[in-house]
Amino acid sequence: MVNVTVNGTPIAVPEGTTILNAAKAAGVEIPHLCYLKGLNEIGACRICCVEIEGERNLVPSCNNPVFEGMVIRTNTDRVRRTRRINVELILSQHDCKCATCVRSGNCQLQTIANDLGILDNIYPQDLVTGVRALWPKDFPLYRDTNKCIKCMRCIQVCDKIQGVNVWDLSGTGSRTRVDVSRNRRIKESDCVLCGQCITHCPVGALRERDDTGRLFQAMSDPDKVTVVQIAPAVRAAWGESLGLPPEKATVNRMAGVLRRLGFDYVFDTSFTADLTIMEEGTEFLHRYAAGDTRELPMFTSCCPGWVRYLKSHYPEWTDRLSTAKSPQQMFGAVVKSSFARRIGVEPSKIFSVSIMPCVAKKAECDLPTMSTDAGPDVDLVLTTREFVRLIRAEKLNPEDIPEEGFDSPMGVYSGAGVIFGATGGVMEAALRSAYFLHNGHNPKPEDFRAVRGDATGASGWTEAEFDLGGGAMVRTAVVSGLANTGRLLAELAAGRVHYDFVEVMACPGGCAGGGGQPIHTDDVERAAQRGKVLYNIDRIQTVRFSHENPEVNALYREELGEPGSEKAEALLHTDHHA
Ligand code: HC1
Ligand code: SF4
Repeated sequence: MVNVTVNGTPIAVPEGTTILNAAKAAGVEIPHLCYLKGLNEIGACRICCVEIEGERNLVPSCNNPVFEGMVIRTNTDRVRRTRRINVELILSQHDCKCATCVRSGNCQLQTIANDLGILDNIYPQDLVTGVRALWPKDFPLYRDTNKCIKCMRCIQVCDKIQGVNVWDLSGTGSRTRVDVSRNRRIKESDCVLCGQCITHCPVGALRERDDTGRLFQAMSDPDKVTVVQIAPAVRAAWGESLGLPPEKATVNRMAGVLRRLGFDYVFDTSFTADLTIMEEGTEFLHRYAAGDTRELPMFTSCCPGWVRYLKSHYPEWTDRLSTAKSPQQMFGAVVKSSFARRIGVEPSKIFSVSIMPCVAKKAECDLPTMSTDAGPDVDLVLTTREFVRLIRAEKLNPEDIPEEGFDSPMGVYSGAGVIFGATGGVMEAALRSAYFLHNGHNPKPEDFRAVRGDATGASGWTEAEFDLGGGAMVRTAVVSGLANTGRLLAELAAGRVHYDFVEVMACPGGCAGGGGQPIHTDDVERAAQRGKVLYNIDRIQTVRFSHENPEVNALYREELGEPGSEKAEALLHTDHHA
């Protein structure tokens, strides 16, 4: 242990502790802006500077460890003046139009400036002109150079967590700024649209394309029937930025809110998650029985960020993806076919919307393979954050809105369909049903819990092997975060690991930690917490197997025949080559 004093309070902390954390242990919060635990500890913003007795210069507290006898002061006149000047200098290169900023009220720079009582820009504003016009408006990710504070968190998360390396520093001196790496335009980069750089940005420099206007337009068109689906992981997070306690932020209250927003039909993507399992589970058993190593391991295909990653990094492995469309896209396909027939409406008159924890879903619905003559199967994707903005725009108070059921038939789901939103959930749901399809009887629902993300080992992924019955041993791997995924693919390519079935989710923790989820300005990691909410929903669900979803079974009986039938293939599968 190392003995230090913080503002006169003595404290002993383990060796290697940073000054920032030592102060925290002594009950002293040091303001900081660029610091991100374990990821960005570079002292770039200089907001966290403190005075150390015997040192001439102030030192950043986030990346300097304590030493024995260190005397730290965080509240001297010099520290206060320097912190204030550093914030003022950052503001001089920041477009301070808070009223039109998506992060207003949820911005670390705004909070620090307000906390320090900075009421004026004392340094002249030095902004780059014309940059907004250069960013492609149709790209699902939007970046505003003039909001960027050069904290470099986006660079770190895209490099270290996602291994995609989209961002880099360009220019020198006062003209240094963050931009797309290697002088590329964003559309030329490998950006997979995971949105992790958005959720790790402390200010409003990065956001998703705002599609709420298109929704209002469709809603005011009397010819359109509006249909909405809610992704599994949204239910675990939508209440966070509305201040709703978890017991109030239920998916059934979400259904009530969506009806008040004006949707004609409200459904649950978990229904088509169950449908996906029927198709993907059947496909896996076929590939496994055929034993063709060109098709194994089979990769899950529901995460569009992952699909984009695979196609740009290992295009030769595209055929290893399950051909099953994602639940979002299966939902769109069913809505504009069998559901349209059921309600007697032309598919082209249906406006199909999904609420997703994801930015990449905005691109998935635009793929040419996801459309018919009636237009795209899914017309519009809104992130959880955009959904929350709709609630705010309409001044709805969800606490006052009663819980309501979903419309039928696509509102019925199993627990297996809900856990899709957590890392390992797709694999667990698939194995539950693959076991049934292989043996004709159910396993215990918890038999495959070893694939849950909380078992991730040092390699960065979770391995497990199961006997599906009669000695059919299935080797599985579950991975989330694309840097981990890149390492797993490299091991596969080198022949050092062997799997039959691999689940990949681009975002750490799966969709629960998706790039479209609410953003928080504290350091708390929420993906695992949200994942637990989903596993708890599964635990208390009466139906826990996708193959027992009565409405999914009715769809096969009445329309599709068997999983993997010609009709099912045509409606619910794609080769991912678009
Ligand atoms: Fe996901 Fe999926 S789980 S991809 O993370 O397979 O976005 O929640 O909706 O499509 O079901 C996202 C979540 C989501 C699909 C499902
Ligand atoms: Fe990188 Fe994901 Fe951001 Fe694209 S969306 S720049 S891949 S972190």
